[in-house]
Amino acid sequence: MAFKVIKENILRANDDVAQSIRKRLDAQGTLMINIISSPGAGKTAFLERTGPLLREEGIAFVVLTGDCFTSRDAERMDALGLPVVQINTGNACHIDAQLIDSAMKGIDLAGTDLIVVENVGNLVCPAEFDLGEDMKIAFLSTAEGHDKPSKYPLLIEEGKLAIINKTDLLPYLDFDAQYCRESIKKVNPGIKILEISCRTGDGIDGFIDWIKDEIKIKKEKNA
Ligand SMILES: Nc1nc2c(ncn2[C@@H]2O[C@H](COP(=O)(O)OP(=O)(O)OP(=O)(O)O)[C@@H](O)[C@H]2O)c(=O)[nH]1
Ligand SMILES: [Mg+2]
Repeated sequence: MAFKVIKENILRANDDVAQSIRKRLDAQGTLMINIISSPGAGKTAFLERTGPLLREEGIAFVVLTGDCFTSRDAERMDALGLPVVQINTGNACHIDAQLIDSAMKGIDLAGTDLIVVENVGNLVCPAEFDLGEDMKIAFLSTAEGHDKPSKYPLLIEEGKLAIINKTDLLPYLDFDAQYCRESIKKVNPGIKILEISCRTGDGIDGFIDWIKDEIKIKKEKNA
């Protein structure tokens, strides 16, 4: 019982900060997406692929990248000249709204179209935390196996977009893409699914088109 109360308090404190973040984002029409996956599914590789394309499109964006201890992902962004803030969570397996709030302090929201959060690699805890984002993205990869959507349904339930990465590996795996797609839709019939390869670039254009639309919708809604 005591543990239940503690968890509720933590989530309530988180949600208060998340609401304040959401208000600030809405006031400026800035879109925030929260990318969640297991470790190594390819979130940073995805940002390395898409970041330069977003820049070419004239989209002003910042990456907030979460990791327990290292700055390796931020270094990878920085090597491409992409604006990034590293969030270290210590032993925590997720980013919470307070960490996002601190990371946002140096960001000029009026001049920012998009904030991309790369969450800590974990399919469970990050899905529970509202960061004030507009949407969560469930980022899967073929190498993990096709049963992950049914085994970790909360992330799929919470997600607006599901990305299946590493399609270039399909010839070498027993990954059943149809089963995976059907499992995703069973949990969340309204979710959009994109299949991509960060290695070959397949499907990446589909994401760029989708995010451009989402940025436009957010701006129009808050104009
Ligand atoms: N074959 C193949 N490998 C990929 C693809 N995308 C990423 N990888 C590889 O997968 C490994 C993990 O990629 P990362 O981008 O570091 O994954 P991540 O999700 O950011 O990992 P964490 O931040 O540690 O959770 C790297 O060796 C990448 O080169 C892909 O589309 N195809
Ligand atoms: Mg990463």
